[in-house]
Amino acid sequence: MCCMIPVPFRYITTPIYYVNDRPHLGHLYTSVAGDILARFYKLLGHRVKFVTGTDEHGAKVDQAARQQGLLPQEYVDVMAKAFQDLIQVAHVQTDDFIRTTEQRHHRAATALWNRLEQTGAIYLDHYAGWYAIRDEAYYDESELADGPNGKIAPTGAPVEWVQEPCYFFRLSQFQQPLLDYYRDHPEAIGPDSRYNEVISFLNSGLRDLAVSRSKMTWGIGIPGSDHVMYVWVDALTNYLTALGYPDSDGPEFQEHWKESIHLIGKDILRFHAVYWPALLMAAGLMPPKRLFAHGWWMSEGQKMSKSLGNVIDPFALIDQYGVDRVRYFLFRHVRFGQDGDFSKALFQQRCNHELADGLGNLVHRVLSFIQNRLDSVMPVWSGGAVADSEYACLHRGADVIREWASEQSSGWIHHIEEQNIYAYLESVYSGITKGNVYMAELAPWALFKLARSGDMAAEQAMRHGLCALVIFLRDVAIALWPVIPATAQSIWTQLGLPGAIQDLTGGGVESGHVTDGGSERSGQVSNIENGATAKLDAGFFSCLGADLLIDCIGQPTPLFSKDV
Ligand code: ME8
Repeated sequence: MCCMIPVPFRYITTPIYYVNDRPHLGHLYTSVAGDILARFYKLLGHRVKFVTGTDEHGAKVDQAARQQGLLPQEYVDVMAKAFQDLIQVAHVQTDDFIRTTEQRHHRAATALWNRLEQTGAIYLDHYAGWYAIRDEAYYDESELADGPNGKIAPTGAPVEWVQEPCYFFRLSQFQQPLLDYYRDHPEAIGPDSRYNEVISFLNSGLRDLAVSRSKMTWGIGIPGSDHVMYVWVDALTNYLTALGYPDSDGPEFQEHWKESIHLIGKDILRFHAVYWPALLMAAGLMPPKRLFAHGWWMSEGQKMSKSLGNVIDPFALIDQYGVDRVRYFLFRHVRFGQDGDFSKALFQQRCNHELADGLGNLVHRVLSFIQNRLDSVMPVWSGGAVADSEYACLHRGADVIREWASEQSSGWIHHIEEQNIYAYLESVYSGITKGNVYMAELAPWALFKLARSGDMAAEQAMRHGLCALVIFLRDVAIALWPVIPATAQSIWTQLGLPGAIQDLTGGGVESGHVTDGGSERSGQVSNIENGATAKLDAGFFSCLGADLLIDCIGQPTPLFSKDV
């Protein structure tokens, strides 16, 4: 029976990245995080919109263009391409890529501005104070320290004195509304430490925010003036642009926006947790549902910086080690939300241990045994019910392995709902360890010899055990797909399963059964109408691919070599 639960919508975003330089490891990190969440929800059949893009206006980009002797537009066209290339090579599947120089974005940002003016949230005045181009941020005198060449912001960025006519946004009026909002929605900011940081910032009081630059031209022009929009107001609006703002009456906009999650680095928390919801409230829109600020990657114990020459180039890393090692390490090594240190030694150690020895070995041992000893034929047992035998323990082990994924699935959803990719991977990896332990206990090579000398119980135990392992590997492939999609697909193909795991997204599978040694398990695999909960309650992971019967396994191929 299928119950009609509406399909959940999901709107996942990353920051849009400045194009003043080439992308680095940090940009890759947030984009892959978004991709993992998006792929997971797509597997559940949710209507996902996952968006990333580039932040192309502002003084910082303008300066970078001039340094190259290019017009800003020429420069950003070249640089945006590098960010688009990175998501390609990193297997990040986005549903949209926003560039702030696009016409649709101009339209959205202008519409938001007009709305803010109409509601009286913006007024013209004069700004005199400090500005850091590197951060594209205004600073109070009290926040500055003395640097070697003058005053510096808390981020270490040099600041310059700016004095110009300027539009202001009445941010000060939003202190209490924001405190009230966050009191009622403690889930709106994660992890908890970031929530606390925002509350204490709000408690310290808010001043009105300068939201235009009159001495700059590289930006979105403000209607009826010669100012351009402050680049952060321009950039934050991208989250609305991607949903078609100002056409925000339709269900597409409303449903996605209600389920919005912004993934960001902790460096830009204030812009997203204070300025952005205040701007939205002033425009009569809901704040985003959730903001998750992850930690900061260092390189070999040091801050990544051009001058130290230790900036990690994601293209080179992927080129050298392969995309899945990189994707895996970034989310397995560090709890998402905490800071991390990228060390090549630790990278190699973890990938060799967990991907080559753990996962790769298990897949290879199971499949090459079936290829060599069973002529690649799926090991089913057609001799009737499982007998009570000296192998009862192996049969019980087979049940555990076969059911592993459906046992874990509600925990996995919970982890992903909390953006706890680390716990998700930890659970999947502990399953792989269990699979390896079970393969060693099963020792099919010994059972095979006994079977050849006529021991039917041994043959039954071997076939049941291997069959459970094949089903287990299928579910491991599905569970790993959001994180290491190419490897997951390779396992899928080696198992002899048709098509692509990708085809399972969007709720395409109607219903299924798996023939498993004579006992047939029916899976209520719901279509998109039924939503994730129904699917998962029915044991989603173990029956998602269940109508895809394996007759013969494919060609076993080693997944990861250790000589990286
Ligand atoms: O701030 N570790 O763009 P940006 C982890 N355009 N993540 C890192 C990182 C590191 N070392 N370095 C960068 C901007 N990131 C604005 C955003 S959004 C409306 C406008 C990631 O190019 C992380 O997600 O400086 C961080 O928040 C983002 O890149 C900053 O990118």
